[in-house]
Amino acid sequence: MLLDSRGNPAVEAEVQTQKATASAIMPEGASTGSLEAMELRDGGKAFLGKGVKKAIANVNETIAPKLKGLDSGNQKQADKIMLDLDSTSNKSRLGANAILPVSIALCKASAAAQGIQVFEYIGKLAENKESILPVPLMNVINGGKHAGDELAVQEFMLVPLGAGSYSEALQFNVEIYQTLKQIIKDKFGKSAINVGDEGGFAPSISKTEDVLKLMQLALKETGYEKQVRIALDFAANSFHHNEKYIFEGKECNNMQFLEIVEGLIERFNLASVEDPFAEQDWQAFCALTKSKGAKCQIVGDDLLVTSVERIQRALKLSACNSVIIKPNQVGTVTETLKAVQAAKDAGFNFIISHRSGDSEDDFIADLAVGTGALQIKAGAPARSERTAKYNRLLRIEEMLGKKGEYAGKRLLEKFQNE
Ligand code: 2PG
Ligand code: MG
Repeated sequence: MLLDSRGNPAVEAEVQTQKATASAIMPEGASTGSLEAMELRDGGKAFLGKGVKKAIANVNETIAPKLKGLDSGNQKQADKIMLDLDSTSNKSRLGANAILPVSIALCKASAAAQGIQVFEYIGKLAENKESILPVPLMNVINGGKHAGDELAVQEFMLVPLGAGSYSEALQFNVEIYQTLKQIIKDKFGKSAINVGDEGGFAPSISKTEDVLKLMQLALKETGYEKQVRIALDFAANSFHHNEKYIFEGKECNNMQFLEIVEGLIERFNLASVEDPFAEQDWQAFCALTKSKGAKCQIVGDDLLVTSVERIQRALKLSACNSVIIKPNQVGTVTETLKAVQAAKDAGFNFIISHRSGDSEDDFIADLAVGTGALQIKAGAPARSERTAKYNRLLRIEEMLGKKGEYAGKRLLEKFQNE
């Protein structure tokens, strides 16, 4: 057991092969979709019920004996064995927090045993021959369930489409983040620069528009207005109750809330809106994709929960055009790669994502490059569990050298073609 970035227990699994050993740490969300794979928590008094002794026992007593002696290079077979052992539709028997860390540790150990990088190994599994460095969607203001402020919208992100390289994109974002910090401090005092779960500031502002204006100011001051756009993750499940959206003191139905979202996309030229509606509100998702899908990413996170079936349903209904990929929503590397393939088949943009409760584990950086993702979401450029992913990408960029292509241009082209 280890601790995650919110001070909760997290399972770390270690896999040993003849040639290599590797480990992986399970992340945990706060704004979770109801259809995500289940994690097992002990309940009771210890850690206020959040202990992971049961999940760890499942790794050691149920999973390990069955994987012992297996060919480490066979990710699919190992994941299948764990799925069969669990035999539930949502991994509630063994727990996704028992299965996923083993699956990821195996993936890392197999790469090491072959003497290659994890992203190269994933590239083989995903049959991806390209070397693309993703656009870092950095979350610079935290609201919703991730912060103690009044903001309904959970994440306010920077999208550095116009940077020339990944490292330049990172630099743009960092400069904007630090400039925004100063702007917020000057306007609201130093308590306003406290940060939320993902390292973004959590000022006591209640209106989405006011934050977006501050971000625009920071873009202007840094001179990156043309190169960097803004994205939001509404995580709308958290303010949707009894068929109503409760947003900034007003109660509205889904079509009224649709107008608010459309207005924000227009006024702030948003590049991407994630979960603008609750996970069951397919109607509103479809309406927004129809009205704004050509100029803005409409992203399903809680809506799609990294599920092949739901991605295919979204395609059929034209309910969105992009999807968040989170390994722990589904529970194994193999299923994660299947969801990526489903997204590619659907022509959806896919964004590899961390969780709000995360750790020093940097696997998602390799997952992004390995799968050829054009975007990654890993929080602010602050707090080590966030920078671990961004720093790993810097190292990968250095390793790839000239071969590595920054995804900004491709993503920009996609926007123009839609
Ligand atoms: C999200 C995530 C990650 P959480 O909603 O996209 O930013 O948050 O891990 O709390 O679900
Ligand atoms: Mg989300």
